[in-house]
Amino acid sequence: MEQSSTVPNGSARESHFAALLSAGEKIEPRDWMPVAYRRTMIRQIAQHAHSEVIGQQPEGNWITRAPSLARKAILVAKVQDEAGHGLYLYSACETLGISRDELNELLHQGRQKYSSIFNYPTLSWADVGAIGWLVDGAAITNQVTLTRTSYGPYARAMVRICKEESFHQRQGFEIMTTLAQGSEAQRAMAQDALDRWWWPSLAMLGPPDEQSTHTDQSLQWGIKLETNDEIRQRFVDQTVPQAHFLGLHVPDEALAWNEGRGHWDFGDIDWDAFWEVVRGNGPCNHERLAHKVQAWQDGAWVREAGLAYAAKQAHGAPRNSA
Ligand code: BYC
Repeated sequence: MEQSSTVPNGSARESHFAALLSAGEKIEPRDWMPVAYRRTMIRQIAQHAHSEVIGQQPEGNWITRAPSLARKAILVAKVQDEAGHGLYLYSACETLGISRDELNELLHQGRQKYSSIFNYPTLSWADVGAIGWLVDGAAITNQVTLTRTSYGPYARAMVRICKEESFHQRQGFEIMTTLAQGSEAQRAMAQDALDRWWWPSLAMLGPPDEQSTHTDQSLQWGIKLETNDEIRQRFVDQTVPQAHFLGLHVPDEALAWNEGRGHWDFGDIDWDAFWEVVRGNGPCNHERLAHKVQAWQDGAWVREAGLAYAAKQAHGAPRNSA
């Protein structure tokens, strides 16, 4: 078939894609993109969306037990925000030509991942503080760079998500501050939560650069703007002074300020433990995925009702008719 004069041929499309990237412009759903770029974007955005949705479970676990009505209301709002983040991200992912049903199916079959961090249990109220402070803190450190990622719908979703995540980080730090300034038992709870969440929070930023399979290509495509290790160092540098402000001990005997580098040196992360969790063998992997699948099955009637309502509206029923 003859090529239309307005549709560039193969190499022209590749040059156009490369030109957009080198001009710092966004790749939009209408633009041609290499198959592997599309595949990488679907993988990363889907993994991110699944993390937001599954990430509701460890904190949702504390909604009924939050220590005051105000704390309950704040936690409900936070958990609801995470569902919203999942929604923006699934929508961004759908612009790449995959449906939300397919994405859920891939997650439920274990063919797509979600973040390692949500496979740890929340044993005390202080864990809700530690998640906000450390997990949301690590997530924002990464996601602020992703507001400049090369795929337009993902970058725009990140702007709003980062604004909400910074509230989350502050609510977590406020819980930790209250506990750290409280009774001896409360300080011990805060310290115990920091002890358990510190290392998994460092690891959630991805494997070390030499073990990272996607970083080099993702940097070339402007999907990533920094490596996993660079982001991890920034997170440590931001967070250690916060722990000191709280009067808590960071559970790392190798932690030391390095005047020459202008950064905190920190100890070795147990990457074998991280890969075990990624492979599905963490403390809560089974429970988290089983709960997600159950919620999807239980919600089938809501999706069916939504579709039936939409079909009825499409056939001209008045908006307020049930
Ligand atoms: N967990 O080549 P690499 C939140 C996998 S939710 C599991 O470095 P990449 C929140 C990786 O997928 C925040 N797997 O990968 C929600 C790859 O395996 P595959 C979640 C991991 O993509 C509720 C392999 O390891 N944030 O904030 O270049 C409540 C090699 O890795 C993990 C995002 O998802 C992990 N932690 O870089 C509270 C941010 N790390 O796929 C809070 C978006 C790596 O080849 N994602 N793997 O089988 C990213 O920025 C990047 O995907 C990563 C990894 C930096 C995470």
